[in-house]
Amino acid sequence: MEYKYLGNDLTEEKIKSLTPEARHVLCDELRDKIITTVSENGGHLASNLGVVELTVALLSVFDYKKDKIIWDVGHQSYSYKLLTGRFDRFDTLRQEGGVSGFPRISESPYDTLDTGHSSTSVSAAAGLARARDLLGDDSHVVAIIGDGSLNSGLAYEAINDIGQNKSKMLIILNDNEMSIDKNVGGLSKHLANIRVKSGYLSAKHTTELFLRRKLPVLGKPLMKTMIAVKDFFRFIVYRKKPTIFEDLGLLYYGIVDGHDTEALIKNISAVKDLQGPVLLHIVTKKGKGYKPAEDTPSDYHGVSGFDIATGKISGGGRSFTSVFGNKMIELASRDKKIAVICAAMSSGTGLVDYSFKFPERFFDCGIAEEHCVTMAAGLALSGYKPVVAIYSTFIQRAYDEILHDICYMNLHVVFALDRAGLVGNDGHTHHGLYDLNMFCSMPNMTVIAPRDYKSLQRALEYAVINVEGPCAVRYPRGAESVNTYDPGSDNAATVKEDCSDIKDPYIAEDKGTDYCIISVGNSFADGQSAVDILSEQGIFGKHINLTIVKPLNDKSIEALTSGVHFVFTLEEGITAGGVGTYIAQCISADHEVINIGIDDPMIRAASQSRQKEIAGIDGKSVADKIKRLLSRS
Ligand SMILES: Cc1ncc(C[n+]2csc(CCOP(=O)(O)OP(=O)(O)O)c2C)c(N)n1
Repeated sequence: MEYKYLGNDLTEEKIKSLTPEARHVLCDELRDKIITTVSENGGHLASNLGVVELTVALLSVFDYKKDKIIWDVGHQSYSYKLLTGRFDRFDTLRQEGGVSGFPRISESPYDTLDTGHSSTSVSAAAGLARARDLLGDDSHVVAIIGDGSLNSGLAYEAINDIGQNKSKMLIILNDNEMSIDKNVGGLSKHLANIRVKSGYLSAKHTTELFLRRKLPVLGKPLMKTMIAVKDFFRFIVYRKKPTIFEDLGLLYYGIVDGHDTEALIKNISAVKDLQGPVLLHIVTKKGKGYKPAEDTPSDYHGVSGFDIATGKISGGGRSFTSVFGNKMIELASRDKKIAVICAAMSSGTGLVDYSFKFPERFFDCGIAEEHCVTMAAGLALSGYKPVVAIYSTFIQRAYDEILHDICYMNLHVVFALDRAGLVGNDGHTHHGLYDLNMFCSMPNMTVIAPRDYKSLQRALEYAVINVEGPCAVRYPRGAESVNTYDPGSDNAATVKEDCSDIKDPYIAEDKGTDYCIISVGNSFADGQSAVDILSEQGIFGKHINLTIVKPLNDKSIEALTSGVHFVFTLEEGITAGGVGTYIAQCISADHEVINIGIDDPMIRAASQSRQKEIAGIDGKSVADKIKRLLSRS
């Protein structure tokens, strides 16, 4: 498609001077660019298609070089990127060295905040607005938050705080009734109620705004009376209280059709200079303008790539995620005490089938990781066996709840941590690099790191059936690269009644004493590839793999490393404070222990295998490190 407006030369001034017809064409062009790029590079399609008109409206009203615009999560910032100087590089979206799929302050001066984890926008906006007031400048601060992200405690904490403050800031609530899947919870019902009454609220809105803007002094008392009368009528007509936002001290306006650029411009312009925090409620359709994404927005929330004509999404197939989901169905059929909890990620964690099979023992709590964890404590205290399925990166939110509400009481709660390790094109905010440090340092916690599908299944059985306290099972994004239980493979692991197949270290290689690699969980494949490279060069050592990493089987480790001077630990997690550091503490001083892991967490978008190379934890890098060290000794 030839673009008439979208391009490198579409400056801020030009955007502001577009006619309504031109803005309409620009929206079509943005959609085309987003669809074609995401079909090739993968990315967050449905959310981006939903905010095209909103982005054009925001940039028509605000001065993006001066005002602060914050996209919550940031997965919907593609139009913003295309209109703020990144059109020429947009083909590199989510590729190595390319445009990030999320706002990045290092990428553009117009990205206000690095985001990726949800519900941070209102807090950050509050800080920016307060700083602006202290500095005495007149810029605007705008946070755009989705109805899904509004479920998180962090967003409530922020709204509760700003309601008592008169700092000028605009929150745009982008309500599409969806999180990744259908939105959940009482607040989403509250929003639905407001939507039903939208005509009434729009009428009030126009009069009220007129009074606020045109008669700032006289209008105030008049408006107070009007609001009281309005609330009375609302009570009579709907038997409903004002919106939760008004109760919390915000000025609430809405509802605006989020695909009507002109209505958005009109309404944003009307509220932008009001004193105090304003919430403008807009309604959008996820996937707008691309039929397959409109029909099944969850499927197109984050896609790996797709065929534009047919909508067929590439990828799929068996993965650690699907193995986890299927195993939970099997375990829950056998044990009625198992209950599974997720935080707005039933599809992402492979639990859709489980949720249909056991709806009464499935709890999607929305984007509320901390609540999920403490809720699990309640279930565990009542004799249930909760399994909390949350991506490694997002469980970081719940550090204190795991420690204080689960570990100190030694409650039997299982944490299923998907996407542990490097995650690929989403980039550094989404890596799961801290779970090993976090969970290994907690009292009573058992930590298991499976290396392949079978060991994941065994780990889940062990965690649910054998462990009595808290237990974390961490597994990577994507598909297994080895199957150590394959009877055809060398040193095939076999299922043992006493669970020794996952309790004891797995001995993958025992050909010499030049070195020993102790790999953690899914780093097995890279450890083994290092062994193969070194063997070809006449350097022979041992390779053992740990599945249970806490408690450490230190006696076995000591026995297995006996006679070997150089011990290299290898893990896909942050090196400092990782499993390697515990191994170094537990084995005798006769050994020299070198910890190999990820030293710098800021590994940008690239394929997972490329990210391993960048981090120096792939087979070749490990072999090179070992060779270098041996040649020096
Ligand atoms: C703390 C945290 N948990 C989970 C996620 C995964 N996640 C990314 S977007 C999203 C849904 C957000 O819904 P909403 O805010 O309504 O935005 P929409 O995609 O519907 O536009 C979720 C759950 C995240 N980014 N951060």
